[in-house]
Amino acid sequence: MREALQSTLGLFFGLLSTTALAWAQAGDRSIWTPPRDISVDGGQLDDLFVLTTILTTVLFVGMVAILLVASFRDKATVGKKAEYDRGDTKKDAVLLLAAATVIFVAVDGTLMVKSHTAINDVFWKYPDTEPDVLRVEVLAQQWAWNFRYAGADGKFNTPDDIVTLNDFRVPAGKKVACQITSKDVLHSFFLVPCRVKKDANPGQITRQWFQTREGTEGEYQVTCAEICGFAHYKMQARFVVMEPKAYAAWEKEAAKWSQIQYDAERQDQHWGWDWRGEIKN
Ligand SMILES: [Cu+2]
Repeated sequence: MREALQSTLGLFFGLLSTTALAWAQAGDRSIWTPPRDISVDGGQLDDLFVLTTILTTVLFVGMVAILLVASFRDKATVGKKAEYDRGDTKKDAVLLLAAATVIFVAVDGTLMVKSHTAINDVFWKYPDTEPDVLRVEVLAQQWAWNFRYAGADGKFNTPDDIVTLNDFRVPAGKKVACQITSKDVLHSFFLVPCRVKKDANPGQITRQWFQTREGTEGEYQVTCAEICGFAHYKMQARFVVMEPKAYAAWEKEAAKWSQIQYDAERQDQHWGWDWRGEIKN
């Protein structure tokens, strides 16, 4: 009894302090809802979370109700013995199987169909070779993000590339295709406000794409979602969504700076690669 009380109290205070911590860190945003989604398609993912929460809540409430009804209806009272049922008759087995099948098909089936539709119709329809797409190469390293834009010639790993460190800029409303790799260990390119995440693996090029909505200009964050060493928590880059005109101006300026920093001799500067048309992953 005492142990049960102790662990219940422990759990309660644990939950309380975690909630308080989350609240303190959340600033002016709600801790009950995910961070703002600024992408065209990210809502599909949020919808899946909401649907999962609704379906599991309905199931939870239903099961608790059945337990409560059974406990009160069949309990022992004065002059009546508690009813005890082993649940091993053929009828029980059929009922159990039927309920499990209905739940599996209705809940898991719905989620599976919905997620496959989202993946096939949107998230795996990479626009890498479409003409009006901003292409960016991403190089992850312990503990920073390098970004490379093709520059005026449209080709990567050439002297006119725009290269930035921890500064990822995109024009609002435009499709952005990223090809991603890592210099050292496994990292994961996570754009929470666009609901996309892809592993950055050394020796392999992976890809990801997203499109921000118009009017979502602002400063957000790129984070690393793969424990990658002791400064993993610090592996963040600025993710700046800009008004297209402002972006064009930045692009010009950044091109100048990249030009100044360009050094043909420095091998480590030329980490880019030819843009891949077809990647299977
Ligand atoms: Cu990392």
